[in-house]
Amino acid sequence: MIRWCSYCQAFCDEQPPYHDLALSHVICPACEVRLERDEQLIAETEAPRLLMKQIFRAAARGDAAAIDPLLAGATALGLTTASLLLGVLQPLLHRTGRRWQAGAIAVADEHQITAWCERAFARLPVAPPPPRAPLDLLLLVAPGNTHTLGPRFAATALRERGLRVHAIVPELPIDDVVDEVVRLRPAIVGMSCATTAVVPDAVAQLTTLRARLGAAAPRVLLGGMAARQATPPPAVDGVPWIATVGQAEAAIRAGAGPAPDAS
Ligand code: B12
Repeated sequence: MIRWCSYCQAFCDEQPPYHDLALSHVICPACEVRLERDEQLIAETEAPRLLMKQIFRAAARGDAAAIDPLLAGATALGLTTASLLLGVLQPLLHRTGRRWQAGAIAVADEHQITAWCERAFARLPVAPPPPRAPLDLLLLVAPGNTHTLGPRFAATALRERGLRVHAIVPELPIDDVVDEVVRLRPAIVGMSCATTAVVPDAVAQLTTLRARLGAAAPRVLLGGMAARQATPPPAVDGVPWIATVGQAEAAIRAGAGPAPDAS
């Protein structure tokens, strides 16, 4: 469930159930204060709602020419990058998956919408360069997982929040995982798993990483669609699951995660 402030029209956070990405309209704490002073805020809610509809329709048509004007419209309305990625494109992709699963759209339609989101992501006005080492979080994709938008969206949203986060996609062989971790010195490595089928290989990579780096190994966690099921998966070999960008931010700021295996 995505909590979206209907006053400042910004993505707030996500709350369970994480497999249901319907928008729940709330008032964020900042707007609650502003509302007491400025009733005009209520009139500002309609334009972003319309923009969201236009984005959904343009993606369904595969209308690439609409991307720049729609992004310009989002900027003009003051939507943050996190709001666009987590509050608009993420629910669009999720809804697309549900519709494909239900047989309401063809695989080709899903591919078209995904390609549209890829293009829109590449055209975002705010694209800060990858941060320099040491990182707060390095996001990698599990071996066999071809879903790459999630970790990139997460890295971009977390960078917008001032954290040093980088996503490397697609998957890396284990020797390169170790090399990149040595080079980028992340405090945490997160492995993105879209399905439970890829979890054993993700855990195997993390286990090898810890074994090779010993006491110098970063903390590790698992995330992605697999973490967002109705029944959350249990920690695997002591590696915890994180369902949302907000939880990843909290884990980074708290230095959370299991201690590296020094053996
Ligand atoms: C686009 C898509 C694809 C594209 C991916 C293209 C790409 N470049 O990414 C393609 C066509 C390749 C694809 C393939 C398949 N897909 Co697919 N796909 C999707 C779809 C529609 C959207 C995925 C997406 O981008 N979501 C939006 C992003 C932003 O969300 P996200 O990944 O969850 O990431 C967020 C969080 O989870 C978090 N996050 C992500 N990673 C991490 C990591 C860490 C450490 C942390 C902290 C957080 C974090 O941050 C992100 C922002 O909030 C989903 C539907 C859905 N519900 O999402 C199905 C979906 C994931 N796919 C599914 C399936 C079944 C498949 C295929 C098996 C289909 C097939 N029969 O071939 C293959 C699997 C290929 C493989 N081996 O991986 C199923 C998975 C079901 C399941 N749980 O097992 C889904 C759920 C569709 C469905 N409803 O059935 N897919």
